[in-house]
Amino acid sequence: MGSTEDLDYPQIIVQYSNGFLISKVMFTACELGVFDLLLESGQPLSSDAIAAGLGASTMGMRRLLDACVGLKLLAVEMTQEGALYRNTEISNVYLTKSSPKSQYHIMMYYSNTVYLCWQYLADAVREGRNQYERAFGVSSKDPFGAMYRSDEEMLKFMAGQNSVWSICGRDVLAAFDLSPFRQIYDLGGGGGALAQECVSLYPNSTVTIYDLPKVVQVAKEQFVSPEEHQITFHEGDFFNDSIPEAELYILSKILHDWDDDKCKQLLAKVYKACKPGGGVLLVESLLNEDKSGPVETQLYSMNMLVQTEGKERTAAEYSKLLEAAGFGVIQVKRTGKLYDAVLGRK
Ligand code: ASE
Repeated sequence: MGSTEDLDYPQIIVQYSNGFLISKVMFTACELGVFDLLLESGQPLSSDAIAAGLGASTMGMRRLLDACVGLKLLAVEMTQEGALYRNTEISNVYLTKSSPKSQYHIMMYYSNTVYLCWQYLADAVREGRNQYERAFGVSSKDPFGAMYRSDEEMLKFMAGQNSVWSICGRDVLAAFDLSPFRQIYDLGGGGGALAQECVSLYPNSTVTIYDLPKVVQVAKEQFVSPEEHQITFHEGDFFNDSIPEAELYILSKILHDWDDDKCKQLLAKVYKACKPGGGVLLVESLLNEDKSGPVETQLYSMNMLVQTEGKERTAAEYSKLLEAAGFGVIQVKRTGKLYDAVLGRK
């Protein structure tokens, strides 16, 4: 594509302008249960049948389904009885609630929480802080107090974060051979999906999920079965309470929630608790050193601005934070997916 063509018809401007329309069509089809109904039915369905099955208007549903066809999230075939819709393979795997790789919960979190914060992106950029006060009328001083402002919100966040590990968990945990580490703490481990991936990949390890008491309670009730003997829990606030001794600490999407001072404070505590020869595994989405990309990570960093006190960082920035806390021999592995791994050793 030549630059004159770009100026004659600004393809990327049109595409970017319509980006949020695309997100909302996908989120809405998920929310209404379109993909679940088509999976359950086991055969292509008419728009009227889908509308009736989901208690939606025939006119609105027809338009939603056609937009999903345009986005390749559904396929349509014309028959004598009219148009019949079915899921594409990617929708069956990622957009249905029951699939092991379902991204349904993260999409509901994006659509119903993240989306509302992004309404105030300009304010966030002007003020340099998160927008919980404007978006939800709750104090933005304690970001996790705001994010967990109700049990329902906390559950949606935990379910959403869990769904990411079904597509990226293996890669970040296999980036380094973690088999020498038997005693692992997952600090801020939430719903436990990464801990589950970890014990499945490293059957000789035990993982303790360290999180706030109310998070641990919900993780036990809703996400981690008591039959998972390799997974245990520790209730606490890792900034204010003590961190027990272990061989490896996983901090997965934790440092990106906090400014450099808070990160250094936490890492220094982790270093103190860590056994000699042990380590810390950071799981984060890494920016290029010149911050020129990847674009997903740049966008996530904007999201950290509207939702937290943190930002996405480069490998060198994480290395500096680790070194400041005392960790040495720092290794970085990019996975080529959304999340990468950085290992520091004590
Ligand atoms: C956090 C992770 C997330 C805190 C708030 C968050 C995510 C969304 N909101 O630690 C997942 C990553 N996705 C984005 C858009 O940032």
